[in-house]
Amino acid sequence: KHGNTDLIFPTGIACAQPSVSNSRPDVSTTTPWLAPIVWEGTYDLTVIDNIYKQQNITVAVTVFALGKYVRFLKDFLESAEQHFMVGYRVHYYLFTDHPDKVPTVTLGEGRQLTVIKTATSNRWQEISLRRMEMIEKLIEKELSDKADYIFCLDVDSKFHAHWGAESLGDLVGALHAWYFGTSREQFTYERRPESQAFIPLQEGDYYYGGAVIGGRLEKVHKLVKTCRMQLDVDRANHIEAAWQEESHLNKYFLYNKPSKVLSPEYLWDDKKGKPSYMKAVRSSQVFKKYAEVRPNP
Ligand code: UD2
Repeated sequence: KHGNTDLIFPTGIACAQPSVSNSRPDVSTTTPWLAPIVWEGTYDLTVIDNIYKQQNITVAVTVFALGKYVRFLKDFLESAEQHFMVGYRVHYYLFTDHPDKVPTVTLGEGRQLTVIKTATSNRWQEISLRRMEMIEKLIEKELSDKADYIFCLDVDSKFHAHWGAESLGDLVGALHAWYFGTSREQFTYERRPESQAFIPLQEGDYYYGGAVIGGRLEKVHKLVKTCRMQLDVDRANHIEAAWQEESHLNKYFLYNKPSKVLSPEYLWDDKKGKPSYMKAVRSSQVFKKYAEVRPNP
C-alpha cells in the first residue's frame, strides 16, 4: 500500500482564497528548512480533506499499555474515536501485557484494533526503550501492505479536539510543550558524548516530544530502526540516555529533519495552562503520579 501521494484536488470545490499575509503572526509557522509548523489557523481543513480523502489512505497507530498503563486505554481510545483522523481508515495496534484488561470501545466505521501480547517488564525505562524495536518489527512484518501512514503515540494522553489529515507528512515530529520557546542549551538533550544520542550544546533546533512520531511507513521505519540500533550500542556500552528513546529521537530529528512539525497543540500539558498562542488543545498528557503507575518508579 503505497498510494499516490500527489496533492490532487477535485474540480468544482469552493474554498476560501488563501491570504497573502501570515495568519499567525504570533508564532513561527515554518522551520528554517521550510517545513510547516502546524498551528490552528494555518490550514484550511476543506482543502486538506479534499486532497487526502481521495488518496484512500490507512493510518496505523501504535500504542503501548504495559503494566498499570492499561488504565489509560479507555480514555485514549474513546477520545481518539471522537477526534483522531475521523473519517479516515485507522488501525490501532495495541501492545500490552494484559490483553484481558483491554476495555471494549466501540470503534467507528473503517476503524479497527489489533491487540499484540507483549512481555511484561519491571523497569519503566525498559518499556519505553523497547518501543522502537517493536514498532520496527511491526512495520516489517505486518504493515507494509496494510497502511500508508503511521503514528506512534503515548497512551497516557487524551484527545480534546480535532487531529486530522493536516498532521500527515513524510516524517512528522511534535514540539514538546515544556520546551517550546526555551533556548536550546536548556533542552534536555543527551549531553554525554559517550551516548549515541549526544547533541552538543551549540546544536539543536527544537525539543521534540517522544510521545508523537509520525509519517509514511518507510520513513518511520528508517527512524525507528536507526534509533533501535543506537539504543543497542548504548546498551552495550552501559549508558542510558537522559530521556531514553526521546533523546535518540531528538538526535534523529536534528540530522534527519522532519518534513512537518506539529505545534504543541498536538502534545500539550494542561499544567502549563493555556497561553494565548494555544488556540486549540488537540491532545494533552494525562496527569499521572509516576509512583502510582510505574512498575519501579
Ligand atoms: C516522556 C515522553 C515519552 C517517552 C518518555 C521517555 C512525552 C509527552 N513523553 O514521558 O514519550 O519518550 O519520556 O522516558 O513526550 N509505558 C507503559 N507502561 C509503563 C511505562 C510506560 O505502557 O509502565 C508506555 C506508555 O505507552 C507510555 C509510554 O510508555 O505512554 C511513555 O512512558 P511515560 O509516560 O512514563 O513517559 P513520560 O511521561 O515520562
